[in-house]
Amino acid sequence: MKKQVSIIGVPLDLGQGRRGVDMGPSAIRYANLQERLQKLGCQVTDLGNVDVPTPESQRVEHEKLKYLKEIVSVSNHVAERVAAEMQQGKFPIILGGDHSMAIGSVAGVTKANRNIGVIWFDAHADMNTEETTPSGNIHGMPLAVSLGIGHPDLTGVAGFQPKIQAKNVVLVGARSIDEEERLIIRRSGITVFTMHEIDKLGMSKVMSEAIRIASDGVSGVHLSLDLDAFDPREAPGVGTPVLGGVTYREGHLAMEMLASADMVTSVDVVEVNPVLDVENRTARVAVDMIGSLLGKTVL
Ligand code: 4U7
Ligand code: MN
Ligand code: MN
Ligand code: MN
Repeated sequence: MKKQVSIIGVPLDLGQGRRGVDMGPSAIRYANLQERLQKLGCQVTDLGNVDVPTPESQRVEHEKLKYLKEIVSVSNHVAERVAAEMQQGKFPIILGGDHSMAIGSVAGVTKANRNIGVIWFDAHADMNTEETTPSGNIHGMPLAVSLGIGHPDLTGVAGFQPKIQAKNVVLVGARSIDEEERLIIRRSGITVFTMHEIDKLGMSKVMSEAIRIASDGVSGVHLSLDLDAFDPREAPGVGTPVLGGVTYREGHLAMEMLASADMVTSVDVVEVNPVLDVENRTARVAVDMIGSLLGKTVL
């Protein structure tokens, strides 16, 4: 069945320190996301952007949880919007903004549908807490928060926790994990396929395992796609690039495998920063990946 897709923009940049990621939704729209999906036969509705405060109008009150209050408030709004679309049987595509936005999107997806697996495509683990964060940036925390680990104002978004279960959470593409973050990952019980496993086993094997684990006993899978999972040569427009990432071809294969498994029910596209990009390349990679995820084939 062709999907009914709802696009929701979240121009949030309070979860990290670099200006420009708030323009991610525009850059991805400019790369023709809607047309691409329509050509695939999807029925697409663009719901515009969620309102987000600008950093210049706010004060940092907490050095280890920067813009906590504002991010909690945006997350609650995002959760409501996403849950409403899910409840109507829509496939939400949530465009960031920085990855702190996923606190709200994962909350919304699971509010509508409590039993969901997660595939987290990222160079980083996003498993920090107030105690372990080297930066105080909340975009380094959303996976922990979704698992119920972290500040209660964050884990309590949408009024329930945890949102997701470690046994159905798979991180793919990791290559930059902080010293103390490692301990949280080990304790949490999530599955991690680092770049080492991708090099050694190949993306095909990694993804078939990831799909099996994320979709075991759930009613859907949420894909959280951080563009910094990709190699910065192919996706330079991100705030925290790390060398040695997933190639375009590997990413493409991963999306095609997800499409044929037909388990993904929602997706985040985050961390696209057009100010740091080259000719909107990163947004175009994002749109290509979403196209493959939603069924684009060569022939
Ligand atoms: B992203 C970092 F210290 N781990 O917590 C942190 F290296 O959403 C980076 O994956 C987090 O882009 C990156 O600040 C968050 C840092
Ligand atoms: Mn991330
Ligand atoms: Mn990242
Ligand atoms: Mn980043």
